[in-house]
Amino acid sequence: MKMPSVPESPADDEVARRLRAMTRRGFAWGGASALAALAAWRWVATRPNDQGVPWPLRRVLEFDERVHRAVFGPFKPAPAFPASASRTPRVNGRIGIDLGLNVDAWRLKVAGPGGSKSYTLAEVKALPRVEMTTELKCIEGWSVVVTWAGARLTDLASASGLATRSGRPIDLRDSPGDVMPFASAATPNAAYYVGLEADGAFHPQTLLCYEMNGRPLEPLHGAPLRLAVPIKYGIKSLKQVGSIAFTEARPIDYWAERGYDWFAGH
Ligand SMILES: Nc1nc2c(c(=O)[nH]1)N[C@H]1C(S)=C(S)[C@@H](COP(=O)(O)O)O[C@H]1N2
Ligand SMILES: [Mo]
Repeated sequence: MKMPSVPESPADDEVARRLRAMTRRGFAWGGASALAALAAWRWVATRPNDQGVPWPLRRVLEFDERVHRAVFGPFKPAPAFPASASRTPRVNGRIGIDLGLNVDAWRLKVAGPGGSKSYTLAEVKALPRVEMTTELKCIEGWSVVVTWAGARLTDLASASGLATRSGRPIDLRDSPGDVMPFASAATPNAAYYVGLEADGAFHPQTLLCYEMNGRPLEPLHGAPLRLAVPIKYGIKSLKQVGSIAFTEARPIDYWAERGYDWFAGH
């Protein structure tokens, strides 16, 4: 007995035809927009030059530069990410972290040429709150995007009056000579410590954080307060900060003593 042959389904034919038509239309649209982009680019590229750049581009660059300078001044920013990209980083490095720390009795000790002061967590939280979503990059080769909330170290330093020779707020652009050239931070037991140059310490993205990804900092991530220094490798983002000092001499640094680059920028 002969099996009836299965006829080619007209439905399949129809699908194939429509797909071909869609692809043709896709190419037509792609081609049209490519031509439009090319025409736009030709127009931009043939405008008279302003300092070596066609003027429309120069305007865009100037606008970017103005926005950039308003926020970052002379500083180079670390890239920012959408908050939705945030993940919880692994706990990495527990040197100096004391899980028995009495958080209520904890104070942040700040010292500089003019003396010393101590701050409660509430006082740190009273400083302008800054949120940022940046990358925590470990020298071990991994990185994770984290949303941090905290106070800028530069705001605390300026409020303390201890980071400048004059006692005035930090102004790295107009009075760099007044600013103490270095900052050091350490855990309360001083077992882990980092050093930062003024440009790193007083960078607008260098935060004293009390929140990670919208929640209070966990003890192993550095509660009650930790540094986040996104322009540097993670080794500088000291967890459980207990003291900060503004110094003339380059401070000691835990990982620099063990062979890593003191600046640890990336
Ligand atoms: N007190 C303290 N802070 C520390 C460390 C540490 O060992 N002790 N390790 C650093 C390193 S190498 C990295 S990559 C980050 C990791 O932060 P996380 O544990 O929140 O992911 O913390 C930094 N801060
Ligand atoms: Mo790290």
